[in-house]
Amino acid sequence: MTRSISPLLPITYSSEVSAAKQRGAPIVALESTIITHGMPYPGNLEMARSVEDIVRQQGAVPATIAVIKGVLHIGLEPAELEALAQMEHVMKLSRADLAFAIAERRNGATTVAATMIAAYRAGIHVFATGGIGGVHRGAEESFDISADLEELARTAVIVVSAGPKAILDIPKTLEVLETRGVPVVTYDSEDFPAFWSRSSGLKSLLNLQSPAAIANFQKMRDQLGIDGGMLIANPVPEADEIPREEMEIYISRALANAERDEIAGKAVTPYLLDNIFHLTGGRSLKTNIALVENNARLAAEIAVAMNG
Ligand code: PSU
Ligand code: MN
Repeated sequence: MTRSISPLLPITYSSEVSAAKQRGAPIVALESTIITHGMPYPGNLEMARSVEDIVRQQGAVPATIAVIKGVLHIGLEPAELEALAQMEHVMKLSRADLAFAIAERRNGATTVAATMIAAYRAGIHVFATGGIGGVHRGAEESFDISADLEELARTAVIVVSAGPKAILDIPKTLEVLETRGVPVVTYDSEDFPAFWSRSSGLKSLLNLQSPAAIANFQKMRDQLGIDGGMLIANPVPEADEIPREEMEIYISRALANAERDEIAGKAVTPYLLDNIFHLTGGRSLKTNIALVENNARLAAEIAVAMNG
């Protein structure tokens, strides 16, 4: 099958996504920064493949999003996914530089913010990730607040996560989301989750028990003319979690290492995730993979419910 590339915006759809669009099948967007900057090879490739399969098992079609040689890909063919997982010098793209990578024909992985923009442009309204970026600890000094938060406020995509990454300042992250009018819905738990852990120590703000209820909530926002996305916080399965007290030890060490190594800007999150991977002897990666899989399942169920 030949793939057509628009002359205005270089965008291309995988054969699977393009067929799904034609028959109106539910589609789930998946990000690629988690593949290139969030996990080491080959665990990253295994995760990316298994997450795609989970989406298919639920009756939806996966669309992993990335920029390859300046072309915005909505869905990757198996060989493209494999190549991306091993690629070096891939840009980490957000709202500020997604178009830059396309204009300059670079390779780039999309963060939550950039994946939301691309998904919306492609008519996809549900997206599964691991954890969103947010307000970093010490942001009052560094001003480091992820563009993911602003994107959630602007772009109407449901983002399924396991909560904000626990390396962040979670209360401040929730404050910013509230100010910007982003609903934060916990799926089926009174406790607000913190990525590797089922509880952040905070109570959930809004709580819904089914994919259909989540789909219906977003429809009501749309009916009211409220734009922007919503954040679903789906707690990691109990069997895979690392409890909060234990995680905090690794997180404080990783944060101290980041300060010692003078890590700043876009490098902060990948550095911390990698550091925590080593500090936990690889256990954090197993949990990270399990929570993304769990999110992919819920996102697919929501996408199916939105179609019905
Ligand atoms: N979820 C994961 N691992 C990751 C990410 C999410 O399990 O690496 C990525 C997402 O792409 C998210 C980014 O947008 O981390 C946040 O980066 P920053 O804090 O620099 O905005
Ligand atoms: Mn940042």
